[in-house]
Amino acid sequence: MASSIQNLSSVVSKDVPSAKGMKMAIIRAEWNTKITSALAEGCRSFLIENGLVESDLDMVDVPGSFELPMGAKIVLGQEKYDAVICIGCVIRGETKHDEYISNAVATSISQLSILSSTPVIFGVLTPNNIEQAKDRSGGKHGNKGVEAAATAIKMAALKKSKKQQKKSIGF
Ligand code: DLZ
Repeated sequence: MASSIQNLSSVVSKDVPSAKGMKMAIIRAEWNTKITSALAEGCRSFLIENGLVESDLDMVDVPGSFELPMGAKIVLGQEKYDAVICIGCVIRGETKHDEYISNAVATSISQLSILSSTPVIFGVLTPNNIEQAKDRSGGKHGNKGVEAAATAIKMAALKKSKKQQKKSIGF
């Protein structure tokens, strides 16, 4: 369904497993800071509402979205997180700058996630303008930070469940 006619943030808490006992980090880009702060807050609130203990959540700021993968790599090096959530907002400009940033970030986050075997979530808006960004960070299209949080919990729970299955087989 086209995103223009669907509220993308109709995430229902009861459909998401509990985040109790998980450890997570939110990496937030400072560029377009009003938008990224709203996304990060939506993300944080959803994690806490779903059982994550506040002290098990770390918030890390990086200058811009381009730095999100490096920020994620640094925290992944601590080897203590069940998921890392990258929050940014790259707004289309007059040149192709935004495309280079968005493509690099999307590719790097995907690679980081696979190589580290830890879910690294792409919570980056790529709107055409600031209005579209506002619509998706607590406006008429909900808050994409909430979706990023729900995705992080689901993927972390999936990883935990497969680890437990492997252990119970006994070899
Ligand atoms: C340079 C730049 C531009 C033009 N636009 C954005 C943007 O819309 N969103 C964002 O998160 N960051 C932007 N940046 C900064 C880059 O992400 C990066 O911080 C710098 O290029 C330094 O590496």
